[in-house]
Amino acid sequence: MSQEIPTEQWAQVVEAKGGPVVYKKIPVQKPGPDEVLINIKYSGVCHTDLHAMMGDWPLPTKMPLVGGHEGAGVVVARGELVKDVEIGDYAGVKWLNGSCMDCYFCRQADEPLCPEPLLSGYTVDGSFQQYCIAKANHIARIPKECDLEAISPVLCAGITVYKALKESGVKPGQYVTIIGAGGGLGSMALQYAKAMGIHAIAIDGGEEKRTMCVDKLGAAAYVDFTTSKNLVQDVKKATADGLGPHGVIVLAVNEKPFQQASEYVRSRGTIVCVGLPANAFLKAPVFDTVTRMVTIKGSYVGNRQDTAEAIDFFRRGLINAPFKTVGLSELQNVYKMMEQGQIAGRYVVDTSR
Ligand code: 8ID
Ligand code: ZN
Ligand code: ZN
Repeated sequence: MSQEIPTEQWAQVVEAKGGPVVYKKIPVQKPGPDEVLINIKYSGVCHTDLHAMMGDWPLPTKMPLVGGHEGAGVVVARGELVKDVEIGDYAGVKWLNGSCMDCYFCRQADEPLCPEPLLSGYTVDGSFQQYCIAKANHIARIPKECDLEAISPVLCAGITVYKALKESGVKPGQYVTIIGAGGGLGSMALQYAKAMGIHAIAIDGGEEKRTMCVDKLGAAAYVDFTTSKNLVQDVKKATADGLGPHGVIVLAVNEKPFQQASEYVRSRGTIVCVGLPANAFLKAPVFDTVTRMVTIKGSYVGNRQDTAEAIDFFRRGLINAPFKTVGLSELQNVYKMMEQGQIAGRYVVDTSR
């Protein structure tokens, strides 16, 4: 069932909590009966990959670990139970590598909530290697006309922000504030919001991100959290009637903006928490939350249908988020820049170098 597949491959391996990643050769795995083997061409680098290496979350990773969950490539082998994926198909490895498909949540297509998930680049090896395994029923189906390099960040960042925008309930013509708009998820969020007819107010730091958000990605306004004297007022003023945004998507990787969002969200508005800073807590005034009828909720990646829809927005040419490509061997440098908040948009790694 397979074409020429090497027995060894290049990979970036986390060998101990805290890193760094080690660029080395490791064996290529064989897919199980319900799995496919994907020759990863490109993989986006998500902040989650850095959290995984640093051990930021109250959920242990496998160790040693190959990170990565925005892997786009070509199917090169499939297990004997896999009937609807062909060798040569384009496919993506996303965060949810597999789920039980039979629990209360999986039965109603809420599979990210499955209590026994397989998580790419966390509990199973992910896409920072040349050949990656995934459960066939969870791979992202990528149409042949899509560019694998440009679509790779859609496989986590795109799906996640598209889902979060839906969860916010914000309608076309209304306002959403994107906190962390200059980052990987944020730049995608601005493009999805625009495609969905929603006005986006971008919050992030620095002039490079301002230019990117407003000139390239169509944000209606940009508020610089590093220089704004009154961020709450600035965000409210950016809405036509001054009442604040109908929704807020929090993508930032620190705690403060999670608290601040409840100060400027419109009454009856919704705050959707997506960013996952280490050891962070939500805090909002009970009085305001009650009397202004504010909703605060979480949103976690997307299901198979969200994946298909997010990819279709890309296929139609509606999603053009900026990315820079470097060799897989450069991954540790990408983490360094990410840690310092220096990345505007997404970095993608090319697994051939
Ligand atoms: O399903 C999910 N919930 C999910 C899926 C994927 C990723 C959650 N995440 C999480 C990641 O684990 C991470 O915690 O979302 C967060 C953002 O991921 P990312 O977009 O990949 O990170 P980034 O590219 O580093 O962007 C973060 C941006 O936040 C800005 C930074 O300047 C950067 O551009 N930022 C920060 I840090 N503090 C800010 C603040 N106070 C801020 N922007 C505005 N205000
Ligand atoms: Zn991710
Ligand atoms: Zn399940």
